[in-house]
Amino acid sequence: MRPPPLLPPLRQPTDAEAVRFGQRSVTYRKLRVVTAALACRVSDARRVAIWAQPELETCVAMVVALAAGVPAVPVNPQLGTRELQHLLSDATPELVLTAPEATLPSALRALPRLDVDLRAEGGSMPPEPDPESPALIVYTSGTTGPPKGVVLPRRALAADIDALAAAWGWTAQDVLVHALPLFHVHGLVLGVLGPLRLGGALHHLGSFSVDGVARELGGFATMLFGVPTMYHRLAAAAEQDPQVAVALGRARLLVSGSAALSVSDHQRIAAATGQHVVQRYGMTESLITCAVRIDGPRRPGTVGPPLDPVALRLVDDHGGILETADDDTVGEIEVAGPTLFLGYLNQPDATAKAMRDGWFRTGDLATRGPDSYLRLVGRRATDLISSGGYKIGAGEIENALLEHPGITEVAVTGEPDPDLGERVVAWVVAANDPPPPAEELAEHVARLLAPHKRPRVVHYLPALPRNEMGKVRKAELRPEPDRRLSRR
Ligand code: MCA
Ligand code: AMP
Repeated sequence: MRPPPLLPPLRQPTDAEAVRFGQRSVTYRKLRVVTAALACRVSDARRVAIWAQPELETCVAMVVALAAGVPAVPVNPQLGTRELQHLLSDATPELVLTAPEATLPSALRALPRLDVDLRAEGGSMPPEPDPESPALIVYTSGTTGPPKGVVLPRRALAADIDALAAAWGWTAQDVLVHALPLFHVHGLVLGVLGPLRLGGALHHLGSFSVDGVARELGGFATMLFGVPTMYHRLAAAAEQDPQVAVALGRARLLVSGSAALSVSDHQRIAAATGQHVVQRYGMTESLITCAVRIDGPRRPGTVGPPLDPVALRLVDDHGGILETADDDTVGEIEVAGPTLFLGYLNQPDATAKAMRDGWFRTGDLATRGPDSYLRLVGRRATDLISSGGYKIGAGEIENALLEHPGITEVAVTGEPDPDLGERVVAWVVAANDPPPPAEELAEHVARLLAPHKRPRVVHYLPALPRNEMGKVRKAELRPEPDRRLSRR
């Protein structure tokens, strides 16, 4: 029996619009023609990298790799040299797919390159790959060390999109607008593969702007996906500008995820537009596991009940299962079901550590209400900083800072930021007096890692507070006005 297609609309394509970036777009028929022409040129590769600039060719490249059954590794074009080296040596892609005019960094220029030419023709669609085979390898930050490659099978993508479609009444009639990056699950799986599996359209803004969102929602777009930083900016704009408020009010659904949407921003948007933003919760490893339903109560601060195919439990510190549904008892979320990943690439020990009896341990702490709605209250690991919807591992930045000759000791923490949720803060012990300026340290990190990982605030200390084991007591690293030497 032939496996069911991951992207059914490509099997029987129509002239309906599939993806649009500004003035450029492809229909399903065009997407199929280009995919059929290029799939045979990637099918011999073991894995391919995709230069994930926010543009049409990136979406087409994803579809080509998926059709060929070759696992695709989306590459954030902002990666620093250290991160890019790590990704390439860990994932070992044999080919890079890119828009024709893109200039690639030297590490990627060493690979054979396939330009995604939207005029390509000829060839036929390959047979549908096994649903259990790996589709994507998405890099995600942990608390220590370099990012890990999360291997996602086709079955997980299909199950998750179908579950969200059922939760939100998401159909081929919907036009989704977003401005999310194409190298994370949010923008790529939900934001690109979602519309393409369901036969609807995606209008990608290229980069986020309030005006772009308002223009699209005032036009054909029916749904918006965004991170809380975007909704924070939309809330402020809707309060100031009636046109923005009206456009947001027209949407069928506004969805927020990747970090907690504050109760205040939820309420501000509701007051200005009449729309209550729907939250959903998930992780790269599990995809989206909880969502407020289209017809369910939209209580601020809650992420809804588990999606239909997802099994979810809360466990206490000893692994005991909590049966409580009192909206008060806090437990760690563990999930199981068809939306789970296959494992971390090349890291069987990390994979085993993340699982308990077939359940994935999320590290997220939540309460559960009588209606099964979850309320996220924090994370087990304080070393994961949530900035603008990106997860940033403190250990990664500490390692990068320790490579600076002017630093002998360092600890990295997050502190509240009204726009980003949290911002990166570095606490350093300098090797010399005067210490290296904060700008220099920020630039050093931005060179080795992606620029958004650079510290926004640097505090200089004579020594770090440590326990008897020598471990830094991060809880004691709290800003005092006179200690704050720098902010950027
Ligand atoms: C940009 N900058 C940031 C961030 N974003 N700094 C800290 N944290 C950030 N998140 C810096 C840039 O390096 C740049 O620095 C300056 O801000 C302006 O850049 P620009 O791109 O114009 O920034 P922006 O428009 O203000 O970006 C904010 C943003 C963006 C649009 C909210 O961060 C974003 O797209 N976030 C989405 C993240 C996401 O998709 N997460 C999903 C992963 P300079 O130029 O000065 O060097 S989580 C996931 O997939 C799970 C499954 C889930 O639940 O969804
Ligand atoms: P990532 O590690 O990049 O896959 O991001 C997943 C993490 O984002 C989760 O472990 C949560 O901590 C966080 N997250 C995702 N959605 C939400 C949400 N709606 N509310 C709060 N946190 C969220």
